[in-house]
Amino acid sequence: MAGKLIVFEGVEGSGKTTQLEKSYLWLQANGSDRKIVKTREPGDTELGLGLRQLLLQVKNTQPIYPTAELLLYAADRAQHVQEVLLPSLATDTIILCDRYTDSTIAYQGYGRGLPRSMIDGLNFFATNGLESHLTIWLDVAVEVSLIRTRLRGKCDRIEQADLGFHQRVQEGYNQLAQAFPHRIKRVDASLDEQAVQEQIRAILQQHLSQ
Ligand code: Z5A
Repeated sequence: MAGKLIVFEGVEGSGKTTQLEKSYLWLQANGSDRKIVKTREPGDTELGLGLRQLLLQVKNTQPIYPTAELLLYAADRAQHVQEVLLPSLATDTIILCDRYTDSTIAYQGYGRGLPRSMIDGLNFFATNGLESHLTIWLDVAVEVSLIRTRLRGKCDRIEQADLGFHQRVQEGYNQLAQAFPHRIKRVDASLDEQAVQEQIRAILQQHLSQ
């Protein structure tokens, strides 16, 4: 498998989408003759788009139970891996992906409290063992990231969860970064957009030149 799977992770409002877009433009302009694609979870496939609507809409009259939520994210991922990630990796493509398996550990594991063994098993099943080659963790305090998302306007179902939930998610990322230092690289996402982008470029440059 010749391509690269590069994932952007962090709490909502950490700047993933902004930084993924800037990284995409920078990589395109700076030398790589490899194809570069942008993708995201949930919702990059036709099936995934329907699942994304089910997962994030706020109009449900009944709560979605954590186990059902976990299975829906896993279904989105299974389709995404087969339909998008594996075919792209087979053609030497650099994939920039907004969220992947670490999101499930952080949100459904640390956030919702589902057992880690269940999540690891399901992540493995959904991905067929495909891990990211590099994960860029945008680390910013939850109090800052939630102000950013609320300034942006309407909140989705998960953004509406209480502060404690978001803090557990953040702690999940912190633990993951400590556990997998070779795969997960932290950037200080509390800085302005350009300063965050500079850190990311340095990480990308180092990783892609290896
Ligand atoms: N989820 C899950 O629970 N389990 C899973 O397995 C997976 C996902 C895969 C997907 O939502 C939801 O699904 C997500 C986790 C859950 N939870 N929520 N909510 P999404 O795809 O709609 O959104 P998101 O991934 O959470 O991202 P986001 O809210 O769009 O935030 P972001 O992409 O990290 O940030 P942004 O859009 O780039 O920036 C947010 C705002 O901040 C925007 O107005 C920017 O202009 C501003 N911004 C960005 N950077 C800066 C800096 N550096 N300074 C100041 N302001 C900034």
